[in-house]
Amino acid sequence: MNRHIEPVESLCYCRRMWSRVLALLALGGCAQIFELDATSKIAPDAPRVDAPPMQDAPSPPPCTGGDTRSVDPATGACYMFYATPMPYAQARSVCHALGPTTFLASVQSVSENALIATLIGAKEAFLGGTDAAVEGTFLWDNGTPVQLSNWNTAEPNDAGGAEDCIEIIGSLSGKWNDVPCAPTATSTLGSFPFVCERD
Ligand code: MFU
Ligand code: CA
Repeated sequence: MNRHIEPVESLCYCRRMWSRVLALLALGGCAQIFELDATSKIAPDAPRVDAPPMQDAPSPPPCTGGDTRSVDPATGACYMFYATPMPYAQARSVCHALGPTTFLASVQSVSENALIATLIGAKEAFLGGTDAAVEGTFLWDNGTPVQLSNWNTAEPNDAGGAEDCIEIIGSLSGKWNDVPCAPTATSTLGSFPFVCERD
């Protein structure tokens, strides 16, 4: 026995059902959108920072100090000559007191050596080299090894077994000699003018 359904009635029923389904779907979609919105972790725009204005390269501090001084155009290093003689340890302290990049002078090139020789005139002066830690192994005051060799003839001779510091001799075009680092009871040698270098 077939149940009889009125065609008009069944059509209306179907429409009502569909509109409900669509409404529910729409609601579900909206809910999802709101949920997404509420939990989204998109960071707010970072505050804009203006580009810094164009500037010239910072100029190095002026080369002052010592009795005479000179800047190496090749490296920008500042050399300061102190004419008052003193023992190596004291000279070193004077240089270090000038700042964290200032040491007794180290010499890496022939041109640097020539510049220092000119700076000191006909005097003799301590450079920063010493082999006090290991006899025969000279280190610069800034911790680097002495690589350039500009020793005078027959030097270094560690005369009397008591010469652990390096002097540069202006009257010999900047040749080097090892000398005592401080005067002793038996020798007045060991106090010299000196050269500080700021890099
Ligand atoms: C040389 C040098 C010494 C010292 C002496 C007077 O030794 O090596 O460092 O200057 O002359 C003979
Ligand atoms: Ca010597």
